[in-house]
Amino acid sequence: MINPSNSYLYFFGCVIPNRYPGIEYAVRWVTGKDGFNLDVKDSQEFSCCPVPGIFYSTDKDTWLLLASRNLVLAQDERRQILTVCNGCLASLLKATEYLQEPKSMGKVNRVLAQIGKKYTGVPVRTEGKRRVFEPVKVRHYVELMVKDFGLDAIKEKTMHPLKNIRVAVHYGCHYLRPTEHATFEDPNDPVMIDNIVKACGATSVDYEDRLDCCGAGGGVRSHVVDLANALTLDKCAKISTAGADCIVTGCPFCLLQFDNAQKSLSKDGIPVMHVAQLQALAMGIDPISLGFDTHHVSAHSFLRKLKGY
Ligand code: 9S8
Ligand code: 9S8
Ligand code: COM
Repeated sequence: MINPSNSYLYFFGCVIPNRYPGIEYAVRWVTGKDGFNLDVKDSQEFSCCPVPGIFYSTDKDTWLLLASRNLVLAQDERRQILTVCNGCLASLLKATEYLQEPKSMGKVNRVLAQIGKKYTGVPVRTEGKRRVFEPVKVRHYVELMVKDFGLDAIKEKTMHPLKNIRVAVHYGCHYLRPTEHATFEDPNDPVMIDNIVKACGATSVDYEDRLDCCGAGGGVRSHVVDLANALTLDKCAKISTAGADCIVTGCPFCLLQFDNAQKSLSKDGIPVMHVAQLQALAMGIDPISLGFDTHHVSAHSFLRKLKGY
């Protein structure tokens, strides 16, 4: 049997495969043979997590059902889910908490039975005749990198320290507080992405209101796009004051928002990338593989500075 503690299923969500294939490439490369060599597989059956800002806020039953179906796929493979997006992390993690309630689990399983599926959690041991189950583990890429591999390992794989690069880290709300019960670092003073940035040889710059929302989450972008963009541009102005060469985040939805909102103003702006893309650069990947040409804000200024050291 595969040990559930160290094998994973990629969960890329919707934004990465559809909008930013370079992030997917970076994640596969960093976690693959040239990088950390994780025991990780794909599932062709995953659907949208579903996105918390729309589903969780409007129709909890449908939200829980769709999330549970995704969780069952990982449960049946005895694998942890490796998310690369804050929203996917929050949705799936929150669903495992709801499913701890026998009533919710029963309700979900009555519907899942129609497609031959059942959520139980992962069997971990037996007590007498009783099997003991644990919730499916849902991980965020950043948390997995820092906790399972560690900053020394990230440093060791840094072939091209990003010496002259100044990074503004954006954490994003669902990273800081994925559920009411779970956090993996201090939501008021997070450090994990900053530490990855430093392990890659770059400088993480401080800026005003760094823990604020990107502006898009919770359905704001879908409903009041002007408000979402105004919040984003306010954050970008503060980042610009700090003299950052790029914005780095662990959330493709935040990335999409920074990328789109800046484009709405002009074609210049601060380049935005996923932390896996930054790591891949430090590990020596050819930047051409990272799909920066699919980002709206050009990464040229950043790449020029990178080459210049
Ligand atoms: S899936 Fe569908 S829309 Fe999205 S990218 Fe992250 S959240 Fe989950
Ligand atoms: S999208 Fe990603 S995680 Fe969130 S809700 Fe506020 S911030 Fe941006
Ligand atoms: C943000 C997702 S990552 S949502 O808009 O809050 O659902």
